[in-house]
Amino acid sequence: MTVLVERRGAYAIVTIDNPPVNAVSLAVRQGLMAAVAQTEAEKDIAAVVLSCAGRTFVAGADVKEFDKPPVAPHLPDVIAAIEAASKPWIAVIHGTALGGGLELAMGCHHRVADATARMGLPEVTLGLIPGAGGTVRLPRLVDAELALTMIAGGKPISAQKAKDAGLIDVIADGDLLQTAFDLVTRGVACRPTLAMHVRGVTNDGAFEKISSDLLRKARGQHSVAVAIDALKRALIMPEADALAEERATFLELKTSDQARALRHIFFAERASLVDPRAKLSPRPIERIGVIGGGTMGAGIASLCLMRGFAVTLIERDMTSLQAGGERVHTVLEASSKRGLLPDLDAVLARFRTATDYAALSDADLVIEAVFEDMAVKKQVFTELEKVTRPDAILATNTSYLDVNEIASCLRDPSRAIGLHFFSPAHIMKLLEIVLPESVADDVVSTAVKLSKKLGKIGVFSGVCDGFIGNRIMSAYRTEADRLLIDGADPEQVDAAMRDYGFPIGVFEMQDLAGLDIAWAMRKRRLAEGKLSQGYIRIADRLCELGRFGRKSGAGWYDYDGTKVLPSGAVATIIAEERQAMGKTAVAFSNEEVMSRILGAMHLEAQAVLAEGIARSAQDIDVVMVNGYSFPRWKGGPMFAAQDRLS
Ligand code: T1G
Repeated sequence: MTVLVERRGAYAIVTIDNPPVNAVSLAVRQGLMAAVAQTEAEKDIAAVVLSCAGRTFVAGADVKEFDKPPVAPHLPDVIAAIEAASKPWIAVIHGTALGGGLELAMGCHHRVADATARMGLPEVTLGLIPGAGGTVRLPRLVDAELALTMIAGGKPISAQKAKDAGLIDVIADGDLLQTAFDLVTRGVACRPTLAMHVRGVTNDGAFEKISSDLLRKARGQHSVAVAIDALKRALIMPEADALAEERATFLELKTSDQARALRHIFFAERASLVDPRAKLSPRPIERIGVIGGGTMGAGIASLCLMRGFAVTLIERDMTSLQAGGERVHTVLEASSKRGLLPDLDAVLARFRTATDYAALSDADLVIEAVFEDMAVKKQVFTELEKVTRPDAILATNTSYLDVNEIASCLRDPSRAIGLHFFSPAHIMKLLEIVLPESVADDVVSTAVKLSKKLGKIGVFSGVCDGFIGNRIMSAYRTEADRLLIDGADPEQVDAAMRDYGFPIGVFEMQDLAGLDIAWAMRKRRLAEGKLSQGYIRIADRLCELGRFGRKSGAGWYDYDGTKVLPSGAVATIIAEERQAMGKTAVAFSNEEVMSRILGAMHLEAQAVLAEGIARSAQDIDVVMVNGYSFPRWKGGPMFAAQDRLS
């Protein structure tokens, strides 16, 4: 039974049981409609408690149904039936009440929540707006500014904040059901939310400020602006008209390209680590060693500490160790100041530093983040094998070196794996889990569990130069260089990418960091005779002039304080290289620039797929959205290409 009705004296308990997150599927809607009819028919029922089985209250409408036409009973009708009931309905919330789940709870007459519960309307993150009364009922329970933040920002709030705001009536300090019964005993009446007046907008300009902030962050995602307009309508229109407008807008958005793309990524991110090996029992991981206290090592160490692991940071000498330790403290203190670390001292108590590898004798996992050089990494792995337990996992954070070759230096290569973090490691969501041929199955299952505990979005990658993301990145960087030779300039290419939805363009991104590292990598590949035909030397010439980007005051652009200026020197270099390659400049539209960039990404992505480096097209989309800021509402290069090519 998806919806169960049981009697408890004069009360009825309606329980939704639709694992894993009690999503409101058709069966749930049908079950709830039947529950309303049943509890209305039984005259001796004084009140109804709406609860959920399992780990959470309703996490929303069933997103899996969104690509099909809606089937009655529709959620707004279910909610209206509850709201019109002749006896009070009390929602008891644990876990998360999200989207349609919170709308369902707002259709009830009262709401009780567990202290750790969270509630929100995240529809905008799926390219939608609430479609079952959220924009109409929420501003009747909380101030317009909070309603705006929740509806157009999409982020959930805590039970305490919800209680303070008027969304929740009682926070249970014990049994949720008993708290609801006590509430009824104290006497509660039916209290239709729609019958309440909307809370006004305070006149201090906060509503407009929040709106403009959210619109700026939305970049090219339409649902935020649509959500703001829907709320503004709900603040002034009669509720029935506002509900009708909301529903029509929701249904229209549901079939939009952006909503389809966001649903694609939503499910792709949850499928990326599904693998038979992931079901094996993982090796216990409590203490993690990190070799190298540079930016990456310190970021990885900080992340592991923040996520509850004990960490030993190793550096080659006291000076480097001191610097690495300070980087970790800086990250942790900043997180603590932002309220992300309730107990900084307890986190620091789990942090050790050493220069002697012997300190890793109790490590369950060691992650090396040393200089990107094969000989150095092999040396580190060889040393680690001597001092760590045989069952300790050895991971390399290399961003492109051959993980099979690194593993091969071990007597037992099955314990080696690649964990490619993205900088800053404690912020970027993506983790490429690079699988050498020799990796043990339970090392894979351990990496999957670690990825989830670190709050990462993990994607499996095969072994190649650059794995999934860097390979596609280097392809679109090369295409961008080709565009310069063909007549575009860095400003146009970057503007076209920003217009498409990237946060910054490919040349602006290179100026942030990495021009020198990429140059070193190209020189290595040149020495190995691996560089492709038609090699373009523009970036090399920038580096030869010491133009390493912002940190050197000049790169693809000139920097004058905070000003970013097109560079005459770079334009001259581009013109000279164009001439040297026998090319004549032609003009491009921004659409043509993006078509070339996306085409190059798609071509390389197809190769990555064909070589088995990525397991699926959607894995590639997950990598590019979460590791390289590909606009989320475009669904990723493979999804976007389908639309372009279809
Ligand atoms: N519909 C269908 N399946 C869902 C789902 C949903 N809303 N939410 C989660 N799942 C599946 C997910 O695919 C995965 O499946 C499993 O549940 C565990 O999810 C009408 C229109 C609740 C915080 O946007 O934020 O309501 O991979 O791995 O990390 O106005 O899931 O196991 O097969 O994420 O513990 C609004 C989306 C919908 C919430 C739990 N609601 N979900 O996180 O588990 S639109 C949302 C989440 C809507 C109304 C509108 C998270 C979670 P599988 P998980 P988790």
